[in-house]
Amino acid sequence: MENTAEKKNVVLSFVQSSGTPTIANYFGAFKNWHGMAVENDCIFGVADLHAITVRNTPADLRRRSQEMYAWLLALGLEPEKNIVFLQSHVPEHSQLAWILNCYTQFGEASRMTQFKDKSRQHADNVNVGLFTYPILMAADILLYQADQVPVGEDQKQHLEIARDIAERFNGIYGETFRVPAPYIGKKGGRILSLQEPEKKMSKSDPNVKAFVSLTDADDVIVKKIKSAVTDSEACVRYAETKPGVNNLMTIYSCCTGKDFDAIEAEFAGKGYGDFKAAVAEALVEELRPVRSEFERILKDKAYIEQCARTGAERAEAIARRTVRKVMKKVGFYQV
Ligand code: AQP
Repeated sequence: MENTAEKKNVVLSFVQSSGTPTIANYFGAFKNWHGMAVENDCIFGVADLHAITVRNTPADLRRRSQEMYAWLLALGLEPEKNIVFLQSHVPEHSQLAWILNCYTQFGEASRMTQFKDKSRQHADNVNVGLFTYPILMAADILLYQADQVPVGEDQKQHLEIARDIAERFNGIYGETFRVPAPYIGKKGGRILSLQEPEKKMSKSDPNVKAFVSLTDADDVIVKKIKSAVTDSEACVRYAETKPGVNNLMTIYSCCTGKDFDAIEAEFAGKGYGDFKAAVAEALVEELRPVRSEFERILKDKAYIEQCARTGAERAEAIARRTVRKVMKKVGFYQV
């Protein structure tokens, strides 16, 4: 992080290496991270430890984690200025998570709605890691004494539990952790599934037509947008009853900067065919430069490794201080 006289807020953002990032990750998070890094000291991480709550092929996990890290570099997150690293490279995440487990009540962890949802989705593998996921996330945040964490709707409950754990620990042992607040950044929009627009777009959706991944070729993007579920009204307008059209309008707005009124005016009297063609074209134009930067960086394995190593060293220097402080407060015999 930049060493300036003026103290900036520490803002922490993670992305799971649970698949190839989608346009939902891009518009909901990535696209805003660049601007966020101008005003704050930012720590960006690939949450590969979180990715193993579901079963992975080892080679796939390795490739996805490396690629997700390359995406962060491709976004222009400046690894010399910000800390950009992989979670599993800093063992303190697991170490602090264990300690925080012992300061989290079973009842409060049981109330997490994501656990309930994911247990239903992965009924054949309801592992304890899925249950303690929010405690690892609390460790991710508290290790770096983050002031703020950007969170979408679905992660609000996890930030609250991280705050509760921090306050509880501070209450017992005195000021140890900074209590993080949500970061309210530029609105990125909640992007929904192209096939079931009542649920969010997810990179791990088994239906590949439900999302546009950042590596999709131009013709694939066009096909996926053209087959997006809409409705039978054939009128481009934003309405609660039209989640599919709203979603495409959001995507178009994210690409062009146009608001919904302007989009409705632009497509007045036109059908969904014209509208979808325009959305697809705007999306193709938006993604092309970032995809080509990603492809360029991915070829340079030495650069990726060097950035990942430096990022981990810088992250660990902060994380180690926090863990030592915590262990001392708890009463571990340190030599
Ligand atoms: N649908 C979405 N709309 C807007 N933003 C989204 N994000 C994820 N989905 C949407 C934002 O992307 C960032 C990284 O997310 P993540 O990978 O850490 O976790 P996630 O929310 O679980 O993302 P996915 O794509 O749904 O992953 P899987 O399928 O593995 O569960 C976060 O800032 C998130 O808000």
